Amino acid sequence: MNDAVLVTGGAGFIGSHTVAALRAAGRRVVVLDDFSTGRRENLSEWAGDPQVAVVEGDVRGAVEPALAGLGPFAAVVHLAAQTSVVRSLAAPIDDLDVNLRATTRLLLWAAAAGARRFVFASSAAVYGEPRRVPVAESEPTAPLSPYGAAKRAAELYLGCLGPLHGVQTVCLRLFNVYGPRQDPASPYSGVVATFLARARRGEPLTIFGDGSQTRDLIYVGDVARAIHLAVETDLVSRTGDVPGDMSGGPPEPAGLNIGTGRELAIVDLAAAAQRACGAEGAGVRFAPARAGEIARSAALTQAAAASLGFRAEVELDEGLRRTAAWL
Ligand code: UD2
Repeated sequence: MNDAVLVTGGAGFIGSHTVAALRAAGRRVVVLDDFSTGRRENLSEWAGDPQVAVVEGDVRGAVEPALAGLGPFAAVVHLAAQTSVVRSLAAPIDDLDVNLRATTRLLLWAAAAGARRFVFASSAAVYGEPRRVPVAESEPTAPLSPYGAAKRAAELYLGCLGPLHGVQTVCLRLFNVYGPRQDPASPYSGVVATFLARARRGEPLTIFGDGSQTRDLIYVGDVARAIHLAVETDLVSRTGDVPGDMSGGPPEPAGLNIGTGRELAIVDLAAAAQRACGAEGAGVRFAPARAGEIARSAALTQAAAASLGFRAEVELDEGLRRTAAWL
């Protein structure tokens, strides 16, 4: 139990909540972060904790020397990433270097370091515009961005290399994650952070398109719990198969959807965000739809429930209240 869990991107938004979930369960944690978007203050809670080590480093570089002496490692949670769909369209090679090449190299490092499990933050972006909503893991993947394509390619690389090297890989297809520590100032931030920050200032919210587009919004604390379950759960023995393949057919590397299953229209989110801030009167403005926007998104959640025992618990209004309180 004293073997460490390496969390790349551990000083970031999802990463710091993951550190909290792992520490609450008594796990020793090593954070690797380049602090490009991660913040030391996100980890201030564990400043004096001997069970948490923080290493500054880039997953694209040589991680071996940076992590020497900090093992043994039981598992790796790989969250360090280029996280923006928009940026991936403008700079696809940078996205590829981080989201595919560094992920593959880290898997090889994990195998050499003796880690038995590798949990990877994939994305709902692997589906592109889903044929059916809520979308099942068995649906075809048809990413619309280099970001989604690299996440899908990384799933496939992990699916090939994990078994070869004796590392169990778990790809979590995260839907729209929101919560405290998601930077509202970033142009790449999520809609919830943007809406709450504006509502707090009493400013009108901007809705791109007519607001009928839908998303599955999941609270970051729930995502951190799913990641912790993925670290601790022996998926092969529980399901008799690899994650995502619930058909009983031949093993196929796939991801597990991590969402709530609830499909929410952006206009309804705008109203809920304003309610959470007591800014009902501030109004909304409509702007042209974003290019490459998907119309509908929500997760079918049965696979994560069956293989991890995971269900999202935090209701939207409660999650918005907690996020607004942090801002
Ligand atoms: C999210 C993820 C992305 C990827 C993708 C998969 C974030 C920040 N991005 O992109 O990483 O996984 O899902 O499909 O979580 N909107 C407004 N007004 C605003 C801001 C946003 O109307 O001020 C709309 C936007 O047009 C979109 C929705 O809100 O319809 C969600 O936007 P987003 O940027 O939070 O996330 P998304 O789904 O584009």
